[in-house]
Amino acid sequence: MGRKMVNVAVAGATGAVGNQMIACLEECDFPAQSIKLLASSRSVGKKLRFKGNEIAVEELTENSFKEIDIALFSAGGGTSKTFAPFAAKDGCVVIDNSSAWRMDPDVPLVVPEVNPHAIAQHTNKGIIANPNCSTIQMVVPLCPIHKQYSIKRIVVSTYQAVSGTGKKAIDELFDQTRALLNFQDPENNVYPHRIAFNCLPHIDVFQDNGYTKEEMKMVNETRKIFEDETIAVTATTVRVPVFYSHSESVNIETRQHVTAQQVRDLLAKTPGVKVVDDPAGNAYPLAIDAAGKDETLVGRIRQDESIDNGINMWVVADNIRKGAATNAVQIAQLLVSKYL
Ligand code: NAP
Ligand code: 12T
Repeated sequence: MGRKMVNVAVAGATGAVGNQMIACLEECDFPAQSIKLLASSRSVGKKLRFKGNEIAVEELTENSFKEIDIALFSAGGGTSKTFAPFAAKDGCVVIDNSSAWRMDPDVPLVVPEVNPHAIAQHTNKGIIANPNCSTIQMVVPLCPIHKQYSIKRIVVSTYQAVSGTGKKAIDELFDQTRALLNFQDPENNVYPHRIAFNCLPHIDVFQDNGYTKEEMKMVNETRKIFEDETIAVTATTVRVPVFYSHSESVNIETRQHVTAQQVRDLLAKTPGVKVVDDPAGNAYPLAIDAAGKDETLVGRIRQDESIDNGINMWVVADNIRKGAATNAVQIAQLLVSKYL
């Protein structure tokens, strides 16, 4: 008997995330019978490679999803809000990377290492949401700690790469850096301030409570994924002049006592995590080492000596791979093997 094969579409195929989705589908030898590449009308005529073949990009429309089994969306929240329901109506399951559907109670929000069982709820609306990049890499190492020692509170600060904003922002950091090193005036188009040689404590839009939307995604998505409304989370999200990989300083308080060594031992056997923690050898997770990989790197694991049951750690992952494309393709693999 052959493998079950499916027809796949990638909406937003020409973007930073879409490109990696195509790469991930290829690398994991995804059982794709066909692949359809969708983007805006601006990209019609462009060709992208998949498994050695050139595939022409088509315009995303209401009728793009006839005969498609799985659609991976990464074309912005507005596009997902409009087009995901058309895909679902045609019997396609959407795995959406935008923030449009994440907090909808009928839409499962899935990190395969944490709550793969939630994929079963794809039947509610035909949509599965991929969490925010910063949330994904935080819950992967915190899940086994929460299961064993019960996390009461999380305090997280992020150091986020510009690639999270998309292709325009990658170009902006490059162009501004080059301009400044050539004693020229840099141009700002993407962020409200210069990002080269700077840090911006501002990701996504400000909310009425003074937090940014990115910060509140980390609070609300973490609770939904852990299926635990009692977990307290507070976040500060910062854009830094790094191209790929988000870094996070994560502080947790647990209900049960836990030592740094117990956390190190637990994370050493956690799928999807790689412990890089040898201060004597200057080994700790680095953005440039995580880039292009699928693991979440964890290091600087140490006791928070200011409280009874606290741990500090430094968590780094490629925001476009595990933070977006890899996580979505892992969901798609489980969907095909267990649910379709
Ligand atoms: P990007 O590099 O700017 O690419 C945007 C993509 O969307 C392009 O393929 C673009 O097509 C397409 N698109 C834009 N408007 C469209 C429309 N009206 N109809 C059809 N296609 C349209 O951005 P990106 O970084 O890849 O991000 C894309 C999405 O992924 C965003 O929704 C973002 O929220 C999400 N994202 C999620 C995470 C996460 O945390 N999981 C991380 C990063 C991004 P053209 O080339 O034709 O313009
Ligand atoms: N504004 O998918 O700018 O919720 O890094 C992900 C990344 C939104 C999202 C970013 C963003 C999302 C960013």
